[in-house]
Amino acid sequence: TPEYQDATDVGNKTLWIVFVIMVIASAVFTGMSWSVPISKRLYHIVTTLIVIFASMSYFAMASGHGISYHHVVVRETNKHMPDTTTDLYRQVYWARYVDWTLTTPLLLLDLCLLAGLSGGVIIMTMIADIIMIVTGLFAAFGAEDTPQKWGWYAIACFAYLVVVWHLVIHGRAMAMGKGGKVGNFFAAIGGFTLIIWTVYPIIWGIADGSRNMNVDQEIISYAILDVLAKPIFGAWLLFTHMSMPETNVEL
Ligand code: RET
Repeated sequence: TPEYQDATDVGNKTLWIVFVIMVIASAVFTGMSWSVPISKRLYHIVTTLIVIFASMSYFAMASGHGISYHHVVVRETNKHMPDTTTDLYRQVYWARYVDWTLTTPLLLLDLCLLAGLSGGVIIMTMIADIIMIVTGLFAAFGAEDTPQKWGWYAIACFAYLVVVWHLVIHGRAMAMGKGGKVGNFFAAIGGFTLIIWTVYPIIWGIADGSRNMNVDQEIISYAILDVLAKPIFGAWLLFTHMSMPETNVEL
């Protein structure tokens, strides 16, 4: 008999709550962007788009879209009996990967602009990030009992290290060059980002990767991370930018 791993009401309610938070953030950030001249709205526009994309993806997931079942054959070896196999079907919320493909490069763009990185480094950082998400999606649908799935995961982790490398090495140096105020702010919000982002692959490994977490727990974990990484990050960036003219970019 097949076994299904689905979200319950708890997971579904969590998705709706985060949807509402993302919509409120979209409205607040839009309002903030209207309070400055259009030529000075680069951070506002990038940051507002991030929470608008997240609203769409959370709406899809909460209303039952953007979800597929990943089929895994689980083999059990028994000592005195023939091996048994179970067909396992676990929900994969692929809408997340659509969201992340669009929003994580934009989050990095915010940080790159803050640091004052050059166009080439910005492109490399954003492309490495897209490779991280796309290979993470391949890992999510990878077949169990093959090294292939964890191979994709390892490639995604390597791409993540490339992203971290650019921001920690080049980003921090460039931000410091803009003066102590910008340098310290970059170190703070970049450090916050580094910690939050690093939890994603850990949750992935425990939840999607090895199924040691049920689907509700997975939804709640990503919900907390997503609220910190998007609305909280965005509010911190936009409010600081408002009171720190040194963060302005001529673009
Ligand atoms: C995956 C799995 C494969 C290995 C790695 C991952 C990293 C994901 C990250 C996601 C960040 C998402 C954010 C969302 C905002 O709401 C794809 C989970 C390294 C870093 C910031």
